[in-house]
Amino acid sequence: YDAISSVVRRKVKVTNIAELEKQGLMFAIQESQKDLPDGGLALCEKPSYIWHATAGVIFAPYERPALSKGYLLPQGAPRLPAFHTCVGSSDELLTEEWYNEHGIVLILGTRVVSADVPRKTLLTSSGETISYKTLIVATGARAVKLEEFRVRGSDARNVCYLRNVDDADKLVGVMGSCPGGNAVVVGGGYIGMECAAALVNNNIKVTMVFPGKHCMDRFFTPKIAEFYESYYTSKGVAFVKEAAVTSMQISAGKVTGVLLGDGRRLPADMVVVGVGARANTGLFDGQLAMEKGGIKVNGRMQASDPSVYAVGDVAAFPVKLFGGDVIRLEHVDCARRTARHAVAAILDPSGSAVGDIDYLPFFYSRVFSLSWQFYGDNVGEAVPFGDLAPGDGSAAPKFGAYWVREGRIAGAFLEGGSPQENEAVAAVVRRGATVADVAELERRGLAFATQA
Ligand code: NAD
Ligand code: ISD
Repeated sequence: YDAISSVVRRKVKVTNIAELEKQGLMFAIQESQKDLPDGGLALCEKPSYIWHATAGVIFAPYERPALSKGYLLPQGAPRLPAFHTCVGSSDELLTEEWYNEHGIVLILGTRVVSADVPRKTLLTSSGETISYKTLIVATGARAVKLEEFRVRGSDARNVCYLRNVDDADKLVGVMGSCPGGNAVVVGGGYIGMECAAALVNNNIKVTMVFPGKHCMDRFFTPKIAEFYESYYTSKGVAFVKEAAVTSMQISAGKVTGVLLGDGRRLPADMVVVGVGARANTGLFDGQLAMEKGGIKVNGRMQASDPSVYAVGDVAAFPVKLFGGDVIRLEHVDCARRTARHAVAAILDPSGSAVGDIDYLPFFYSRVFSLSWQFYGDNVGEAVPFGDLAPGDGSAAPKFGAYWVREGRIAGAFLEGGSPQENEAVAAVVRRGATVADVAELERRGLAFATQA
């Protein structure tokens, strides 16, 4: 056991899977006797194949964005502890030691199986009852499974979701098992787009399938989507749009083909599924008010029972900028800021210093050498700016769009912005800059924000 845990912790590189299989346990025993640098920090230069052995390794909380980006790089991919919680907000990295040093009891590998809100108690899977005065719920969201669309196959060895480190390790392992092979990516949202780019970077041929007219249909305009689809196509990605997956062909525990509603069959050495997420509210159903699929909270992130606060993906909270409309946002920036706000509010029970959260919704993504940011809401008229032609890849693209509602900027998207440009775009959304003439806005484009 020690030898196995040692090679897993150190993510020992595997160059030949057949050799690994032949050596079996001896591989771990021999490797564990080598004087290698301490584990955890070791970087995988190539996809590692020991993912299945990592399942069940329990980590302190970590941030998720790396999992669909850097974690999947063929070389120099970051591994924990590099992206434990708070690293992304340039704060202290919250490793297990950090909790110890700060007097926080961190109970890992334990599931809360029920909550009794009136009694202020939680029951854990180990049978322990934990009492609280104040509870912060940060249970996040879970991936929607294929089975919810009556498609079987989630358990196949080469079908991957992406929500946690185990999922990412499985994905890395499966990619390593089929170099040059065919991947079908189901879904054209964040996971679909980021994983498709990672698959291409790992030398795997990609076909993306989704029901929408274009990728990222939650907020890309058709023109913006066209740019990214052309870019992906130039990297060899094929798009099958307005299509439904109806079943998977499975042989010996692995998917070999994906069948579509129109009778087409897509050959598959692996499948990545990213068809959305659902907030994990189950512990509190019937005990707390719910809205937008999450726990409804006020501007202090306080639920209908005042001893409970909710933050991150699971929280539905009022956004001042949207006139107090309650929304639920699945994004790391929102998770960080709502968590901070809840803690500040808890530490200020009178509410004299901490008022209601004033959040500017923000999303970003990075794929290939592209990088976009979005602020606010995609409501009203979309006004594009910049050069949306895909180009030959020699110059970094820079383009975007404003959304104008009732004569004011309600949202903005920018691809390829510098930190200053992104800040300027965020600022015009934040203050709801007045737009007197939409044609003039289109003509000025980015300068409308940067020279405001
Ligand atoms: P998503 O909502 O972004 O995209 C879902 C996609 O699946 C859409 O394209 C939708 O049309 C498609 N879809 C729905 N049903 C389908 C079906 N039956 N067959 C094929 N396609 C179907 O969700 P996601 O991409 O799964 O991401 C999950 C979560 O992870 C979200 O909360 C997301 O915000 C988060 N995430 C965010 C980032 C980021 O912010 N950069 C990156 C990765 C993940
Ligand atoms: O930015 C992101 C990202 O890449 C995710 O996976 O936000 C999400 C999560 O961290 C929150 O759902």
